[in-house]
Amino acid sequence: MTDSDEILDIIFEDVLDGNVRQAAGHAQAGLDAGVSADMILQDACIPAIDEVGLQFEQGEKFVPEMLISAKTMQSVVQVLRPHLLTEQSAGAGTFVIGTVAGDVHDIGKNLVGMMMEGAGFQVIDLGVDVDAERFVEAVLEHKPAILGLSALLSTTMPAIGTTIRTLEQAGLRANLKIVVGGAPVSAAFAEQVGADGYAADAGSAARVAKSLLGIA
Ligand code: B1M
Repeated sequence: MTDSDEILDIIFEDVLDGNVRQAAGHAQAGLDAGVSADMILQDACIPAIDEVGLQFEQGEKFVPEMLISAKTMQSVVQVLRPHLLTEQSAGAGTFVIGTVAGDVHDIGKNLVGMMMEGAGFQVIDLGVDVDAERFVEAVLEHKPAILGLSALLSTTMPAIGTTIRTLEQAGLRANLKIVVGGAPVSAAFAEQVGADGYAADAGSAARVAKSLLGIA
């Protein structure tokens, strides 16, 4: 086993066990040892939080443990953040993002925001549990080129459709591209609710957004 495998294993266990005090230090040690931020995210954090979800589904973990694992992953992402923001092109326009009404999951949304920032967008993050009216207010206020809607629960996916319809009714749809995503969301669902684009992960969200604006 190489040093990088070892550090990735340690960070995987940190997120799985909710070792919030030490995870950020281990992530920094990994970066210092030459492990890339992308590897720490893709090969340690994401498989670990997926495992947390699996154990939750199987009744082996409960909500408080899921929450502490999420906090641990967020502490690692903060350390990785400057390293993930490598592209740093400028002037792509404004991107407003939020997790839809009834849904408090934000790790994926935050990663999407981070990648969009790296791709040159000015990111306005409305947070979680954002209702349709709040999205309307934000579009009126910030006049974004792109709006991102994230949903992690099958029960909150319909709020994506409600938000899009509310924006249409407010007459704000014509000059606005909408990208949607989140674990239960699919390209077919995106089309069904009238979104302009769907992205399966944070990296492709930035690519989809740019291509929708013709700045790919
Ligand atoms: Co929740 N939860 N959770 N949870 N949680 C899931 C989503 C679940 C799949 C777990 C499971 O059962 N296996 C399940 C949903 C089942 C379903 O609906 N199909 C679930 C449940 C049931 C619940 C509660 C109902 C539990 C309860 O109370 N009984 C409850 C609901 C609360 C609410 O929102 N109202 C709940 C609560 C929580 C916590 C608060 C404890 C915590 C969230 C903390 C936080 O986010 N700050 C939590 C967590 C951590 C999870 C899991 C374990 C991890 C989610 C995560 O952050 N993944 C999750 C299981 C899982 O996903 N495997 C689970 C990592 C993240 C990087 O991935 O968010 O998918 P993800 O984002 C990806 C892509 O989806 C995409 O890019 C990201 C990066 O590549 N993406 C986009 C996301 N948004 C995008 C937007 C885009 C484009 C791409 O364009 C705009």
